[in-house]
Amino acid sequence: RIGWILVGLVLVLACKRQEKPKEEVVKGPPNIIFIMSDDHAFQAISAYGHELGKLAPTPNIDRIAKNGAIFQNNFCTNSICGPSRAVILTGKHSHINGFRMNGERFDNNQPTLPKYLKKLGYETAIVGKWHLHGEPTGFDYWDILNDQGNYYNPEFIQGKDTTVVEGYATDLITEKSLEWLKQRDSAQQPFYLMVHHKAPHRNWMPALRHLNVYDSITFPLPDTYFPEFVDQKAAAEQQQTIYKDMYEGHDLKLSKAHGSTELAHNPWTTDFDRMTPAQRKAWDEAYLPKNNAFWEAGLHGKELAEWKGQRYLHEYLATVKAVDESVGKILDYLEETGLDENTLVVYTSDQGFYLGEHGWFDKRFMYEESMKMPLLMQLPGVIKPGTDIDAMVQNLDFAPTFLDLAGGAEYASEMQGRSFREVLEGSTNEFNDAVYYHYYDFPAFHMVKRQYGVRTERYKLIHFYDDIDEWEFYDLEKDPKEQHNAINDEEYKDIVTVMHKKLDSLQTYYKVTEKEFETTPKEEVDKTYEAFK
Ligand code: SGN
Ligand code: CA
Repeated sequence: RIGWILVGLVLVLACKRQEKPKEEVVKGPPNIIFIMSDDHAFQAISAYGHELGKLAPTPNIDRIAKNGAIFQNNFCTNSICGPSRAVILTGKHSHINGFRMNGERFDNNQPTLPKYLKKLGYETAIVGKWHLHGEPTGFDYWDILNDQGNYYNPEFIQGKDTTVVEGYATDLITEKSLEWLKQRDSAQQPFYLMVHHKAPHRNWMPALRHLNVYDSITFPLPDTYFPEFVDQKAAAEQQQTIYKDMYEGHDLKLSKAHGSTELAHNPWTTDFDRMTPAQRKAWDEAYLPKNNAFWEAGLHGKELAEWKGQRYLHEYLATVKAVDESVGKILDYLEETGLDENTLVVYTSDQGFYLGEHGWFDKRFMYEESMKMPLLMQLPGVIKPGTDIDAMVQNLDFAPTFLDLAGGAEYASEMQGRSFREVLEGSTNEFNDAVYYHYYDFPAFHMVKRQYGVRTERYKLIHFYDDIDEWEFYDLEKDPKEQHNAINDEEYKDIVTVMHKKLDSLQTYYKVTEKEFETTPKEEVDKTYEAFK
């Protein structure tokens, strides 16, 4: 009898488990969740195998790689925020979509990915950073951060209302995204949701629960942390060197003096002033002992420069931790509801970032760490778990690929990118043999010069122009850290000629006109250098 009772109990429990409300899986076009963080370097994602990622792991982002694919060679066309977002929305290079630099205004009337997806019957939404100025179009629902957004108690804009919401940006964006997902009916329409984080963008303020998370770890600084910049004029003249250009208070969270909780140089007080007294108290309690230890150490010169790099990595990686938790919450929700079975989940960042390579933070350069964007995707039935992709793809190709998977490949005909669906499905590893890059935002913050170039699997050719006229060439196989400009090396003479031809043909193919090579009057360049000193 007891045996039968037990069997009965097991059956009842099993039925209960099955009763859990799984959403009906919509056969047909997949849902798409596009998760994009801001300035997240591939080096800081453990699935990429870099030392930093291993010490500060991202188990949830890595889940996407396990369930699906990781891209080793995904590149942006123009490594800066607004422009990358405009490329993703339009599938067109910056000079065609019109948004070449951060300060410009996005033409909201042009066709975009969400507008096409709506035509295909999708419900579309965006939550988080927008940064294209003006209101988003093509979205049934939007709730965006005001401009760059703030880590603590940020302002969100919804329709005509701007509201300060108490909390931590990464958590708020996650909650708002989940709320939107929960209130909709997936049996009716597929969805396209863009979840756009502020983190880990400057000024790298971790969540209160993560203020001490990596305190016991010493992170490795790259061996290029103190570079010489031989024949690298543009690199020598930038203003994004950790130990020269970071602000002690705003960026490094350092105090004015031993025993003080007042911040050292902090030109934009709004990031800290907006914290509630309770948040600020928790913050100060976490930083006081660390900052006191700094003052007690009395560091100078190289040691001080290394301390700054170390503090930077701690802050940066701690903000990544909350992003990883956010990805975990979204994946959990999809799995609990069964939506994961027909949802393409994408994780990427608007561009790459320097974590001390060349001595730098920020991005903009065509050198690997900023040009390379992390990219991970899962879609059961289409992408085989554990797929490792070497093919060179770009943010330019995202929209055509999503449209292809959504059954609307024809809408991508006007776009400059191409669908890499076959690469995802594993039927080929051939895609682009060369990719084009063009950065324009000069003279501007960080003083990274205008540049364009071409990258193939092995080589890179860059032209820095505007107030200089310098060519650089790298053999990425022999010089992956791009330390030796080999433009005049005899052994590469022929390959440099081939690269010039590739560059010319890409510029013709993408319809780059003379207008794109305009230069800035010298006085304006000089004035900007002075202003940012
Ligand atoms: C801010 C940052 C810069 C950064 C730009 C662009 N300074 O101005 O360091 O390069 O954004 O970043 S901050 O201390 O004020 O945050 S982007 O990702 O939006 O292009
Ligand atoms: Ca960015």
